Amino acid sequence: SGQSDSMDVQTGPQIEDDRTGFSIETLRRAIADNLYYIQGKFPEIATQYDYYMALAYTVRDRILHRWINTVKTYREQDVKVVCYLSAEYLPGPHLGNNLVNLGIYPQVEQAVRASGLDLNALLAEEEEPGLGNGGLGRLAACYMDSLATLEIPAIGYGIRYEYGIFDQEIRDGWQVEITDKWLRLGNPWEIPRPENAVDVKFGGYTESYTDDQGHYRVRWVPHQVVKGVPYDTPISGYRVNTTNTLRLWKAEAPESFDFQAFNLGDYYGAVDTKITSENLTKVLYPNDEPIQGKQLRLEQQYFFVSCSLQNLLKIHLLREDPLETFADKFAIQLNDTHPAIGIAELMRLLVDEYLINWEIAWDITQEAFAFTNHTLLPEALETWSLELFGRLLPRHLEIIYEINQRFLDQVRLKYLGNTDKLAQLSLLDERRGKRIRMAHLACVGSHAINGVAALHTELLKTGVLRDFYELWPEKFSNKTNGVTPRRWMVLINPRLTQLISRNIGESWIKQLDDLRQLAPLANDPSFCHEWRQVKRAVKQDLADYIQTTQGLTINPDSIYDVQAKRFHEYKRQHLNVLHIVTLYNRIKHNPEIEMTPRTFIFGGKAAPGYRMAKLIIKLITAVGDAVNQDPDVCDRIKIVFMPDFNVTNSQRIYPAADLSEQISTAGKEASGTGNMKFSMNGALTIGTLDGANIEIREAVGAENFYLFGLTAQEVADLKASSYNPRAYYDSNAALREALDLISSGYFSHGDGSLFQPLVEGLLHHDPYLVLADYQSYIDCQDSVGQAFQDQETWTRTAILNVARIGKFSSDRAIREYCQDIWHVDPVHIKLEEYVQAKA
Ligand code: TH1
Repeated sequence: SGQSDSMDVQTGPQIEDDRTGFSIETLRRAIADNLYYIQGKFPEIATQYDYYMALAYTVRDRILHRWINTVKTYREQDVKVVCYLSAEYLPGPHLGNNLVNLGIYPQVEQAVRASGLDLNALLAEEEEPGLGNGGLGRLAACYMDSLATLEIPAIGYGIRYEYGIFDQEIRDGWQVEITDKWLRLGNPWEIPRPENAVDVKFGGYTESYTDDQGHYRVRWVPHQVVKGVPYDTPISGYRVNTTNTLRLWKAEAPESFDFQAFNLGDYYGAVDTKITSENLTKVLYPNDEPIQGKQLRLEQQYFFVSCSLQNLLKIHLLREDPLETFADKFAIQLNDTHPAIGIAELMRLLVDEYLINWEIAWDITQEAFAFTNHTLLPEALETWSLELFGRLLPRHLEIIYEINQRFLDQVRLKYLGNTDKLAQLSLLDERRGKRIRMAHLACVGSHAINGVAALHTELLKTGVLRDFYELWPEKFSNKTNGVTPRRWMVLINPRLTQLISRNIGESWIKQLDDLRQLAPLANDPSFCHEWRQVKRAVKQDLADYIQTTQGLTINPDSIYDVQAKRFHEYKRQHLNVLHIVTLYNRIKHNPEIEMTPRTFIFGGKAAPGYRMAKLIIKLITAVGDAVNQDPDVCDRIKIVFMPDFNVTNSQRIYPAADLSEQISTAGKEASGTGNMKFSMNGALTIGTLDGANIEIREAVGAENFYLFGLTAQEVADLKASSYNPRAYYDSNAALREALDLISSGYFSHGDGSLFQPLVEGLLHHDPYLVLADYQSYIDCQDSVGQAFQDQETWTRTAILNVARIGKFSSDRAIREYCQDIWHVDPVHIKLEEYVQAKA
């Protein structure tokens, strides 16, 4: 470059390496270089996307340097590694997060500006990897961020779905699903490692044989083999060198199989094998909680788990460690039961392939594995029919029988003659046509079992897992979920971040409890004023976005009342709608009525096959169409449905919310994590005593939380005493009027049948007690409306919420996992100079 580096004038002839340097000029030059040499473009024809790619590679180079040093250090120091097994990951866009974690956001902003571009525009070019459905996948991503930030050696293992969660469009008020071709334009964040591919067997049969030493052995003769190719993505920690690996597996046809078919002259057959193999990792199942027992789903689970465990054993043996020490070197966490087949697979690998005896193999397995349960919904508990399971994994079925027999022998000794206990604990459900209970396999094969919030863990101990708790109380613990403040505060809410850091410094970003120092400032009028200005500006941003994307005008001084999460009846978006219709009726009865203006904002996807959830989306948009156009009400009520709620879009929503809707039926939401993200950004919560809401309320203070509804115990009691929703309808005029208006066809162009399934369902079944909680919810919302009138007090409450939210950092959660379950310690990564300055 012609212009000399201004920094060189002061520091002498020192040139930063183009792949590692952080100076603005170096970054600018690196972007230009990558545009030329990676994208193969010159500025005159380069698109915004080309520049995004050039920048992404520029950032990746700086990460690679840290990544390689991390891997090297882990190898040399023989450290214990956390292996997180998860069928889902929702990391969100990588670029912005990596800029925050590397600490180069301002420099890159300027380097991009020096190139005549706008960083926000480039950030918007990134297609996010939607490799998960919702909370469970996002939790895995937050935990990967915290592991790296806390300098804990970790590998995340999962599936590289070619199609992630579908993109949602709204047409005529209905959800329409569009396939998510996220890899279409390439992915600069992953590195394929074809040299580390492994083979995974499926189907066939088993046979016994006697080995040279006269030992009885079993051999699995598969019907098919699929190759797993790892794709690695670096996960950087915040302001540390530690850069861990997210290793996702893609299914391919093994070369040997193609050749075999070729030799027989079956060219088309060979190509066909390739297509069937690649189908395995084609698409993510888009159901958030109930998973159907589909063969392809079991194939996906076994595929990624087998790849991952083979990979771990390879790493272990490369380190020349004896197999007996496997559990000293790896802690394997099962993210729900989706990877629970890993317990049988590790046993198979150790016993059949590495010829370890059963008892030793079982000790290693139990010591290595730990299990997190994420749901109490009965329809979400995974079971597989013996028929399907045995056809796909014949050897694993035998191993599960063996595990079960030995386990039940133990149970028999403890509960002499109690056959009920045996049936309740068995890995096999003998009713309903014999099924394998994956949660039971996970419990028996793990040394630790945890729920994801205090209430959830208690309900596990007294409910679905009570017999296991009675047997092994010491295995159980609670690990309340957390979220990373790097993405969910620093990245998405720079205004709030600056305000906070200007007042209490930056330590809170790594020690979220330090937000406590904000508490005294809640009484400082000028701080409160600035807080209000920040909130107002962020709300204006969202209003502008909604204006440009949907042509809808919303009032930034209204309450932004937000419910954004997957659509499910237990989450009760329809309870929210009943509140809106109730307000609407009030205005219609009394057009002059005083009412705090509200903007109701919804976001979320429904599983494509979940008809009621889709109908609730239609109800929201239908009520929105009526309300938003009605001159009598639209100054007080507006309804916005934000399509395609994903990580990217959620990042605009959380910072702008005033009120966070966490209104699930008590006892149904295991934890929730959106509740934490809203709170961290200064929203107040209206919620039930469910999941982590309970702990959020305890942390922020009952007086700073809008509580309503039945408790989990009251829900259980009411259901046991034959709940009659109709009685609530009969005795509550406002509720009756709201439901009648919906069923009259008022919101559906006179079509009274459209919402009948919903209304009838509520009147006659109402499994999630919407009608029972209606009045309590309305009363609570009325007090919210009142409270918002007093902006001073509202702001003070919001500040106290943020000041007391520290517990809900994923750093706290990961520290607990490290201490109580994984027994792993931090490993500091020093950077070794790679390239010397070239003078
Ligand atoms: C969610 C839970 O519903 C939510 O309450 C919790 O905060 C989150 O996990 C993280 O712990 C779950 N997602 C899934 C997805 C599938 C199956 C079960 C659950 S539970 C596919």
